[in-house]
Amino acid sequence: MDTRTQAEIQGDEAAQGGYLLPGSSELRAVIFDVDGTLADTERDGHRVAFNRAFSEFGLDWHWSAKQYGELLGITGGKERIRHYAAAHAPDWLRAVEDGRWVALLHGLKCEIYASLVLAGGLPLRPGIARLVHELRAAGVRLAIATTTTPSSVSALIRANFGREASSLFEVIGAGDIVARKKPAPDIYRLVLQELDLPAAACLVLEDSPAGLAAANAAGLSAVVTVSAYSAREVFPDALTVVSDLGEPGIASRWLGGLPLSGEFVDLRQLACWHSTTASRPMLAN
Ligand code: XBP
Ligand code: MG
Repeated sequence: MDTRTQAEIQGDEAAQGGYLLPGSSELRAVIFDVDGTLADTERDGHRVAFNRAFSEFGLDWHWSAKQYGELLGITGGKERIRHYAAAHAPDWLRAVEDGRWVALLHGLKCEIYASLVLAGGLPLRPGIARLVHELRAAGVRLAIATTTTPSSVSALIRANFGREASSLFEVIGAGDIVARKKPAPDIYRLVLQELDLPAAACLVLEDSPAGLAAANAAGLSAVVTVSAYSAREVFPDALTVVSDLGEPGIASRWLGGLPLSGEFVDLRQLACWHSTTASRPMLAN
């Protein structure tokens, strides 16, 4: 019989650099998406920053909250601008075809976004800080895989985690570092390579259909916490789908997939979901 206390068991697991639920495969790392997962950044963060940048560039473009939801199907800010301009301002796009203006416009958008974030306007979603600290304490490695520009990711984690931000996430895969953005698997493959771990040792937290498709196509299983823009989507390929991670006293809502056993998502719950993936067929790798 194991006579160790719960704290001792967790301490031993931390020393091994992962979390092993008795009788299951080890959860070595959790890979977080950013927008919609760490924080609900799109409507009141990125969208606002795009609109201000358009205005500063003298463009009469304005993305409403509803229209922005549709534009989120195009991942990546520069790609989104191009996509919109191709349909609504083809003359402008032709005139700036060398791409420099799109990059300048997007660069301004990123500066505005960072200032919004650093002013404290975009807090972490429920349970994120709690889970990040629990994973760290247990020795589970943390990484980020996002479509978003690196400076915007840094601003968001700095604003919300303070000084420890730079040491929390071991690998940050972001933006143009890969040729193809989500739903392509490239960013997840790169993060796995940098972690030097097989997909089976990791779990992803995502919020969007494109993000889930990217993770699955890299051979990773994902838990979906739906965001403001993805609340009406269905995620048949997710391991499980919940409203958010929840907090003690503020229950997470189970929306589909593997059942949620407590009122919030913690390491033990993640490890339990992860333990089922060994027998679960994955999509293409
Ligand atoms: C979401 C995105 C990003 C952001 C805008 O990324 O598609 O493009 O909307 O950021 P994820 P940029 O969910 O993968 O975190 O303007 O920096 O691209
Ligand atoms: Mg996202």
